Order: sequence, then structure tokens, then C-alpha cells
Amino acid sequence: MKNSKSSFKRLLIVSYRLPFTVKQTEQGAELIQNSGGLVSAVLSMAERMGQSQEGMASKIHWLGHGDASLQQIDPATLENDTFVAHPVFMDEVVHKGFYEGFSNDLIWPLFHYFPSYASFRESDFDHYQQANTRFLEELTAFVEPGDLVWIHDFQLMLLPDMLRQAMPNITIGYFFHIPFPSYEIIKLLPRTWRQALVRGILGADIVGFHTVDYVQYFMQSVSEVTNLPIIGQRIVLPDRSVVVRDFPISIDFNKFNLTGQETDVVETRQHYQNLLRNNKIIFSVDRLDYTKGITYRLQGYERFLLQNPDWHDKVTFVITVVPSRDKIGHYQEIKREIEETVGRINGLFGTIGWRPIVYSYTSLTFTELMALYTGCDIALITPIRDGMNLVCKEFVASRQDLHGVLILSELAGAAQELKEAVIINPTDTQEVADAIKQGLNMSPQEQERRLLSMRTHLQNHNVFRWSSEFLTAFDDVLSNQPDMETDLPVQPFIHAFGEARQRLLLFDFDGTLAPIVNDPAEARPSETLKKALYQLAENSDLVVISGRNRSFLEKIFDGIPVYLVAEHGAFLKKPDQDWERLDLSAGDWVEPARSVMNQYVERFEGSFIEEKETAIVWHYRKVEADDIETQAVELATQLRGGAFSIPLTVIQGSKVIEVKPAQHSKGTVALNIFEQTPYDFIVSIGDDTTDEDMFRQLPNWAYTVKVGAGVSNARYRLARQQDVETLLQRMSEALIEV
Ligand code: GDG
Repeated sequence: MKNSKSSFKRLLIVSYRLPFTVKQTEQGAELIQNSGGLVSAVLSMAERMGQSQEGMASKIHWLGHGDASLQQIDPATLENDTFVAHPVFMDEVVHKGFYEGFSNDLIWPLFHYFPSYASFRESDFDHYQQANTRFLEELTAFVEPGDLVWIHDFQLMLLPDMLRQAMPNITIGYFFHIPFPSYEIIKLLPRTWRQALVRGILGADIVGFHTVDYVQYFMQSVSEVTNLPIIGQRIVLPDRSVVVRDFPISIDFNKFNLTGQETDVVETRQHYQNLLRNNKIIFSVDRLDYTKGITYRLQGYERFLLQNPDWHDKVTFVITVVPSRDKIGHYQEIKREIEETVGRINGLFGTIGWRPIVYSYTSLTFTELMALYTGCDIALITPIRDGMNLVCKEFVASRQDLHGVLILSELAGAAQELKEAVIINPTDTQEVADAIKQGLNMSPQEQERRLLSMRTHLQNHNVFRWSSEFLTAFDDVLSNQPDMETDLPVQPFIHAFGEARQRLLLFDFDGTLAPIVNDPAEARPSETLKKALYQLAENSDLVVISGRNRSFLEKIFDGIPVYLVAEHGAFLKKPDQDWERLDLSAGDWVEPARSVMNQYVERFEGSFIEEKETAIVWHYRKVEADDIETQAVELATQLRGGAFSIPLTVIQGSKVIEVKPAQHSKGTVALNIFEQTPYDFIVSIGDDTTDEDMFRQLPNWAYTVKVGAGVSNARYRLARQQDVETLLQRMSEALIEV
């Protein structure tokens, strides 16, 4: 992990909820920040950015929805030494459609795999757009270049792109706190909505999810919805890329580790244990929600009691349900279901002296919560779906005594980290019953072993590491930026071009004259660019030098008097002449290379071989295997190490592995052309590794220009493919002026 301070000016957080309460004092309103995990994470992040907490030169700004009570308060008082709160007010009808409608009645159930609970209402989507726009208006009022804007969660999926459109150079992070589901679920959304949501998120520079599964599902949606190329963790847009990674959120380990020893917690714990006559305690706490699996959990406990009468009277299940949205139909239903199930189980097994379940529908104070975390014997955390679930992590961190058992649903994000928990499927009530029995009978040594391992993990992966890793990912984006900046001296360049008598222009095709697209057959230069190319070709030797085959290039540049070089220098076509074959190497390498590739075609459905005239290519863009990139590297290694009749070059491109004879390259052909004429102006522009051969072969006075990021032999750089278009346009205008 890097320790360097990040160079952002200010930190701006945007989330649906503001993590503050406003206390009215005689002096006026006082802003009090709550002590949640996100606030601690943000504070530590600000510290790393060089913003000290006390007397900060620049405070942390936090935007969130402001309810009516905040409207009465003087905005100037909505700040303390550390934070400035920016309430976002909106029309009540818009808020209802945005929050209760689109966010909670559609995205929440859908993304937690409860599609039958989801309501698809057009008006809700309109309100969602309007609400995101309200956030944008508030944000753009004070965002400045150099700020880092970190947007949170599913209520604000459109905001990253809205902000990107409004302020293209701002640095934006986005973190998704709930599961991102498989494309089968996303597909249920109307086409325009899913398009807007995925595109919306892609406005960020870094997108974070809790687990690698959610990352993969998101990538799957991106590729289905947008056709954008994906290379490893990056989604490549025309002018920038988006890094998508897992950043599992965590907790303030020390806080939970230490609070268990505080007097009020110790006293409350003892009080509870006495009340429950020192029975074994099973504990759970969740917000009222259908995703939490509360009824199944109760049924699992019922089954345990049924099958283990010897445990009657010796165990109590303390189940706390925190009130939430109980005015809404589905929530009222599950509340009724939970309460009926509790009543039934207590009626069935309870005695005058023993209540098997102590149920409360309330929220606990932090002391009560800590007393139960540290006083229970089993924490029974069984959501049917949960983005991460912090309760289980808090329980583990609070058990300094190394006593207690965590039973955890495999469908919580946390299960991917807390492998020493007793992992269950929450709908399998027999498995839950067995796990309870296993937990109650678990030896102290075994409890200790499991807790130690999980605690070590959480100690190392706490919430500060989470925010720090997120910030470090931005550092990487930033530190790549100098690499990305255009440094071609445009004025002198245009001047030299205009003055020259014999001009040679060598342009790569994909990523240079045409943007990179998912379906290679669809790559095209724009009409404006074609006009400019025509103008340039009339007045210079213009060579399009590409890895593409002959017929493709001929079709695209039909009617423009350009030189075409196909298949990385194997063929050359001068204007109005036939193709010449520059590469004369024997073809007996093809069959053995094809048979190596064929093994991969057979193994990976969706992959195929393209046969060019002087090269063969394995395409694997449509392959879904998780480890496909590793497999591709293996194929490339195998081909490089193979014994073929002539030396071969193996090129690893975007979702392709290409093999061709080593004798020809873009470099050899560039050299060949420029040696035939006494040019006094040469420019060569390209974006990928094969263009490096060309940059190397040209004389050092030539303008060699790399497009995009990455190490290069070129003298200059253009940041984006569109910059090529602008440059060529200016060159063609210069010709007219001359
Ligand atoms: C989203 C995702 C993801 C709960 N009851 C009481 C109480 N709590 C505190 C816990 C814990 C937090 O609330 C609940 O944790 P979650 O993980 O469920 O967080 P949410 O913000 O609700 O949910 C979730 C999370 O975001 C973080 O990314 O893990 O999957 O749905 O901190 O301690 N605190 C007190 N009394 C209670 O009764 N004092």
C-alpha cells in the first residue's frame, strides 16, 4: 500500500443520506456527525489527503438529501470544524418517486434478487432522473478542479455521468454498497433505463464494489449494454478509461475490539445474562427487510428446538428487528409474519420460566448492541442477500475474549472474507438447525481458532484500509495522467507541415483513425475525418498502416488516394495500383500454429480463429470463463515457445492473440517507404504496441506520436483518439490556407 499523500485539493462526498444531526443550542444550530463506519473512513481518508482533522484548511463537504426540518436552518450553521453539510432539497413528489419508488421499490428488490417485489413505474424513473439532477445542480455550485468527488450507492447511479458531462476533468469515484446482480436481472429493466444506469456509473474514474462477483456482474452488464471494450479491470471509453475493482468495506476494528471492556457495556451485558438466567444466547439484529431472511432464521431455530429437546430451557434467541419502512405493504407483511412465527414458537416450546425467543422491534443503543455482541454465544446472521453485512464483522471484532460462534449466510458479501464462520444457506432450515447445534457444542479451542483467524483478517482489513485503498486507486489514476497529457507542439507542427515539400504521413487505423469498438467490423473513421484524409492524401504520401486485412482497408478507404499497408506490413497497395505482397515467408508455420490454437477453440466456447493471409488470430471476446485472460497468456507463451519453421511474432491485443512471421512489421514497411523518397516532413501516429516498431525505425527528426497512455518510443503524445481527428483536421485546413 502506498503511503504518499494524495494530491487532491478537497474531498466531496455525496450520498443519499447526510450522516449528521443538527442540535439546536442557545447559540444556534450545531452540526453533529454520527459515528458510522463511512464517516470514520472518510475522516481517515481526508487525513491521508493532507487535510488534518482539526482546523482543516479545507473541510470535507458532504452532500445528501435534506428533509424539511433542515430547510428551517440557516445554511451557514451547517458546518463544524471538519465538515460542511450541503442538504439537497427537492420537491416532495420528486423525492417520493426517486427514493421510495425507484430506489426502494425497484432497485433494492431487484438487485437483491427479489424481482417479484419490484415495481416498474415510468414516473419513478423520471423522478429518479430529476433527483439525480438536483444533486448535480447542488454539486456543480461548488465543485472545483482538483477536487475528489466520491459518490455513494444505488440512489445516485446517474450522477457520475451527469457530473462528467458537466465537468469533464473532475476526478470521480463511485462506490456501490448493495449487490450488483447478474445480467439476467439487469435485463428485466427497460432497455433505456439499464442503458442510463450503466452509462451513469461509467462517468466515474473508479467504480468500487464489495466483491469480485459484483465486479464481474457489472462488467457483464457493461459489455451487454454498451459494447465498450473491457481490458482486465478497465473499461475503455473513447477518451478515458474506468477502473472497476472490488473494495470490500469493513469496520473500525479497534472501536469494536475495545468498547466491549467499557463499564457500561460490561454492566449491561451482565444484566442481560442475569435476566436470561445464564442461558446460552443466540443473537441477531437486522433492519426490518425481506432480504434479511428473518422468518427462515426463526424456522431454523424452531427446527433446532424440535430436534434437540435437551437444549430446551438452556438457550435463548435474542432477536432484534430495527424498525424500517413499516408503513409499506411488503414490510408490514414480513413484520406480521415474523411476529406470528415468534408467537408460535414461543407458544409451542415456552414454559412459565423460559421464553425461547426474546423478540423486540426496536433500535438498540450502541451500548446495548455491544453488550449483546460480547455477551452472546452465537451470532446468527442469515440474510438471503446482503451486499456485505457489517454486523457479522462487528461481532467478530468485539470478541476480544475469543469466545463465540459466527453462523453466516453464504449469500452475504462478508462470507467471501470470513471463511472461518459456520457458513450456511439461509433458506435451508435444516442446515441452520444443524449449525446452531454445532455452534452450541463447539469446543472453546475451536471457537478460539476460528475467531483468531477472522479477527486477524479484520484487523488487517479495517475500514481505514478500505478508504485508503480506494484513495490509492485514485493516486494511480492521477499518476498516470502526466503520461496521458497531449504534449505535441501543435503550432510548430502545423507550421512545419504546411511549409514542407515532400510529406509522408503514416497512420495506424484502430484506435488512431477510428475509435476502438467492441465489434471490430464496426470500426469506422468519422465522415469529417474522411474528408480531412482526402485533402491530406491529395497533398502528401498518406499511408494507412494497419493489422487489418486487405479487403477491409480497401472498403473503408475506397475513393481516398491513400497507400494501404495490410496485416502489419505484409501487403502494400499504392494509390490506383494493385496489392503487392511484401512478405514472402513460407506458409508452413500456419498448420502447426493453428493446431495449437485449435485446442483453445475447443476448450473455450465462443472463441474462434480468424485466418488472415499472413497471420492467424484467436478471438476470445465472447468467452465467459473467469480465467480467460490467464488462459490467453498461456496460449501466447505456448506459441512463443513453439518450434516453427520460421521465427514468429505473437501479439497479445485486446481479446485477441495474433501470430505472424517475424520478418515483416509496421517498422520494416515504414522504413521501406521513407527510404524511397527524400521526405522533409514525416509524421507517424499510432496507439498500440505494433506501432512502436514504426516509431523506432523512423529518423529522429520525424514526428512520432503515441495516442493514449502507456510507455512509448514516440517523441510526442496525443491523449485521445479524438485528438487525432482534431489534429488531422487542422493539418488539412493548413493546406487550404497555404
Ligand atoms: C448497506 C448494505 C453493506 C444495526 N442495528 C442497530 C445498529 N446497527 C448498525 C450495525 C451496522 C449497521 O447498522 C448495519 O450494517 P449493514 O452492513 O447492514 O449496513 P447498511 O448501511 O444498512 O447497508 C450492506 C453496507 O451498506 C455497507 O456497505 O454492508 O450490505 O445493504 O453498523 O452496527 N446500530 C445500533 N443499534 C441498532 O439497533 N446502534
